[in-house]
Amino acid sequence: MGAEKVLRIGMIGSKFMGRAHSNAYVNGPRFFDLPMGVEMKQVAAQDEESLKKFAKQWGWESWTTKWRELVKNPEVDLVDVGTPNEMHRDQAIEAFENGKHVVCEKPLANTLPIAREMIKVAKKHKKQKAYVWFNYRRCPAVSLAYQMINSGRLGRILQVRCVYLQDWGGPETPLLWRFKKKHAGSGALGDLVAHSVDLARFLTGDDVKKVNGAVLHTVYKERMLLEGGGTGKSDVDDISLLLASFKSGMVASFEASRLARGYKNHNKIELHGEKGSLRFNLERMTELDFYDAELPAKEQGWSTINVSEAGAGHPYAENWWPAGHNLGYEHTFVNQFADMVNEMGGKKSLVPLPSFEDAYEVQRVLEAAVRSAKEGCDIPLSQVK
Ligand code: SOE
Repeated sequence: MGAEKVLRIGMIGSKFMGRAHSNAYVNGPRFFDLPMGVEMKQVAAQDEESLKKFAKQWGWESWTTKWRELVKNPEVDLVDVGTPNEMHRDQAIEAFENGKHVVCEKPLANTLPIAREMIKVAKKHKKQKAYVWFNYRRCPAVSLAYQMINSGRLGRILQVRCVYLQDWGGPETPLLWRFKKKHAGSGALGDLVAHSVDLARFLTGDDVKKVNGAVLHTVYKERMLLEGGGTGKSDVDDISLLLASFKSGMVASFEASRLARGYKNHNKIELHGEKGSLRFNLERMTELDFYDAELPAKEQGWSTINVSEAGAGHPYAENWWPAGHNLGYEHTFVNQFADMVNEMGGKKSLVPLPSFEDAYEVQRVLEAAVRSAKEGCDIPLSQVK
């Protein structure tokens, strides 16, 4: 029996995504029978003190404050880029050029030209995997929606409605990197609409043909500086609205806000087909609402599927708890990591994994929205390469 194959991880970033991804690396091998072992070899971040504590807490074998060391580390096979958006390009490209597989946080890049450069390098290293953390595909209810749509349960999809509302961005929030275009690329557009566009593409298998108008609205143009008093300029959108038409003829609306008081992480998508509708809301993550228009008219009504039943074949249910013992946000990352290891180990991923190509298509829509908002007109995606 040959030595067990092992996937050795190196991760850059130790904040919110660093924790979510570390949790996936710790729990993936515990809840899934993976075709390879997983070793958490090295983590990189800027601040040595907090990094040492983080590495110990999560069981990383080593740490470094120099990410360029990590991407060269011969004991690392997969580099996870979990840093602010402006760092994605350099870190992903250097990881590819050092022979590593890469998984990068969304959005891929701050601008379309940078995303194009990243895609080019990924294609040059096509033997190395290139994934993106569009984690909401693996809420079990979203994965079930994917399976139902692909089995024809809704028939032709006519309309998609996406809403992604949060409320942490009020005037009381200081000038974080997320409010500066040079660090984040955009505001709610790249941070939240990116997820919604990925979900719309993933669930329908369709692509945007045209952005039919967009509003990118910066409500608070000045924000308190993190230190030293005074204020600084915020130059990204706090609220993003856009309309899009897809190649199949389907139409879609995307709304996102960081100022929607009362909504904490309200990531919602509805799909209306000729044979029925589906409705998902992350705030009720275990549930998928289904309207079956194929039933006799007198029996039609919205039903709520509790997507946690292994016996029913619900996605990922056999890996977790008995029915009704609901999963949370962090499990979406564990499910994605397990599917990545499965695919890298020659097994099938339960639903398609988000690739750099997927993320590039999302970036094209974001760029088209920026142009549409600026020029006040429709922007065909054929003009946004
Ligand atoms: C902040 O808006 C944020 O952390 C996003 O960056 C994540 O992608 C989303 O999943 C939760 O909210």
